[in-house]
Amino acid sequence: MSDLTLIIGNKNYSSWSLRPWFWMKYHNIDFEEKRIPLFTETTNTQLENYYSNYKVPVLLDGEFIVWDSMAILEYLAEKFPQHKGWPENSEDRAMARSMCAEMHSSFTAMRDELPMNCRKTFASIKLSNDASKDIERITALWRYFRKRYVDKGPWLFGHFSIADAMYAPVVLRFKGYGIALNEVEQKYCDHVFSHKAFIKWYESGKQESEIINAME
Ligand SMILES: N[C@@H](CCC(=O)N[C@@H](CS)C(=O)NCC(=O)O)C(=O)O
Repeated sequence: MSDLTLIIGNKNYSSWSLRPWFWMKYHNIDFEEKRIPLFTETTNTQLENYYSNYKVPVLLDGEFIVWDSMAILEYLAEKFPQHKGWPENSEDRAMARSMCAEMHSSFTAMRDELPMNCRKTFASIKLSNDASKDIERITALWRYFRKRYVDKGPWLFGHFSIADAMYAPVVLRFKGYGIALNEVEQKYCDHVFSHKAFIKWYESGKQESEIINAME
């Protein structure tokens, strides 16, 4: 039995939970999954002991607690160096970290206006200028890195890295909200969507029945 437990929120809605989950599943890391539906009467009580300010994801390694998606991914990359969480070359690694930090700290308009929701597809959505700019920035990043590393493999930096895990929920959002993409970004999204672990999360999310009105 593994010492690792990943505490996640609803698969339908919890984009931050998807990130470390996808990375762990991609690498076939053995872990227990504990799902705590968000914004219910018991959510905070269930999250009380994890020191995460009542947020998910949280990783437990035995008694040890790590919270916040980026910190969890960094911890996992150190614990499983064979999986190469970051690119090997220091400049590539710096760029991968830059784009992950940007995902973690930015794109608020896109996140607010396009909340992740596996169950729904939206026919047309009117975006604010800020959300459109966020989407342009994300697609520009993807295009840049895909073109740069096209010969190394199908992921952002060629091989699967933390950057792909960090941007995975954006792929789901772009599909659900029917965001028009150019060929390079569309190919990248299709590749993410073809991975069995990603599909598994998406299908499980669709099966969930809890409704969080603010995210509908
Ligand atoms: N920066 C944090 C964000 C965590 C976060 O906001 N998680 C959401 C779910 S996706 C949550 O727990 N929301 C519940 C709340 O805010 O009470 C991370 O990267 O893990």
